[in-house]
Formats: sequence, C-alpha cells, structure tokens
Amino acid sequence: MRKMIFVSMLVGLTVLLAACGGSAPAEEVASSKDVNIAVASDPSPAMMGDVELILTITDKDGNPIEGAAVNVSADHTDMSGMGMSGLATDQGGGKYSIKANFAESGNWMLTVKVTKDSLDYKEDIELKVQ
Ligand SMILES: [Cu+2]
Repeated sequence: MRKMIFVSMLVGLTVLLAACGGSAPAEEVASSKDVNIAVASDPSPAMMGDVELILTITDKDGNPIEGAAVNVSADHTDMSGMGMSGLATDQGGGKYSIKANFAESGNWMLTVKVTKDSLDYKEDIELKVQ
C-alpha cells in the first residue's frame, strides 16, 4: 500500500464551496458546543486524489477562532492502517486549509484537533470520497 502524504500548504483561495460532511446533528445541540467545525472540500464532493479541505472553525457564539493550531488526520474507515495527518494552514477569519491526497474512495474519518491557549478540542468528522 502506498504511503500517503498529507501536505499543508499556503493557499490563497477565497472560493468556498458548499460545506459537505460536518458532524453537527440536525437538532440544535450545536449551540452548546464550545467549538464548531464546518468542512468544505475542493473539489466538492471530495474525489480520489488531491483534495483541499477548508475548515471553518467558530466558537459557541459563532465567532471565528483564529490563530489556533489545527491538526487534521484522516483515516480510511473501511480499512485499517491507512492514515495521514498534518497541520492545517491558518487562512484568517477562522478558516484553515490543508491539502490531502486520498488514494482510495470510500468513507474517511477526519479527526480535527483544535488547540489554542486553554482550548483543547477534538472532533471526528465523516468525509465521503468519491
Ligand atoms: Cu484504504
């Protein structure tokens, strides 16, 4: 199995595609969370190969969380032993981007870890790759 590399890069893209995935349930428990993470991908939906993931991270009041360290790891849910991780690049305004290369389609699980000062938050977000 070929080793996958997760590369974080500076990206000047301002185009935001419709959010896909995201683990917030339909009911309004989201407001009680300290951190909300919305995931968008380019291309959208995510396809096998190179994908840029754009995470929009806000606090419970909807204000962007800037200057956080955002670590993203991805695991192929359908198989074991496939994983990649990296640090997302702060784009300002609560947006963080990271480039990934998905070697296979299917269900992937993103684990997003947000740390800043006393904040230490982790969330699993499902991502379907076509
Ligand atoms: Cu796999």
